[in-house]
Amino acid sequence: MLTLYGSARSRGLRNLWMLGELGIPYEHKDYLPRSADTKTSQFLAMNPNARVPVIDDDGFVLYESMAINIYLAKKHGKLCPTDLKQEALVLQWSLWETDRLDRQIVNYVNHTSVLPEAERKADVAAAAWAEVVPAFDVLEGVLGKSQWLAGPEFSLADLNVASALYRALSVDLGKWPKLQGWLNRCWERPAAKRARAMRE
Ligand SMILES: N[C@@H](CCC(=O)N[C@@H](CS)C(=O)NCC(=O)O)C(=O)O
Repeated sequence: MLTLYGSARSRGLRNLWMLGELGIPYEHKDYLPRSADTKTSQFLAMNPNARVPVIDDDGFVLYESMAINIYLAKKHGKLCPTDLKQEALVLQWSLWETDRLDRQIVNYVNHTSVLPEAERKADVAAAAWAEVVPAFDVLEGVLGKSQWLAGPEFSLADLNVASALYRALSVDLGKWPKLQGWLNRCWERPAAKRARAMRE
């Protein structure tokens, strides 16, 4: 049996979406980031970083949300193209997102709307936005030429980037219409809606 440790209110959201796409049975341990659950010796033995998400797939333990989705896609033969070059594009986009947007979009939205006003820092929001804008420009350019990020259909590249852009759903994307359309197409998928409902 597969167990996912990690709340929908964490990067576990992208794994919950993936598991919904796969439609496989799993146990969900709804551990919140920084909670006592992530500090136990049992949890630290799985992830010494004390972070979620983590999976335990019949004794195979894996952390890093993007790696988890790639593992699940390959294991179950879904959303991960078998064509070498398209598969490489899935990796490219997953790693690109982690580098260019993962923290930046969260920092921007947290420090403009999510945190209580007294805790928001304008300089953190501005620094984050300065990185988000060129990354959104990159996506806008690519999505102007193709409906999906890696190949002719929705793939793990789209899932990994769109799920990480959950916070962008509340951002005015008027300047990036192709990105907006693609983000909506991705989040309209039933598995995405179900994962989102677990969080909101
Ligand atoms: N790169 C890791 C990041 C994991 C991560 O930072 N998780 C956050 C929740 S989204 C966490 O557990 N934070 C705990 C902390 O900051 O101490 C991944 O994608 O899985």
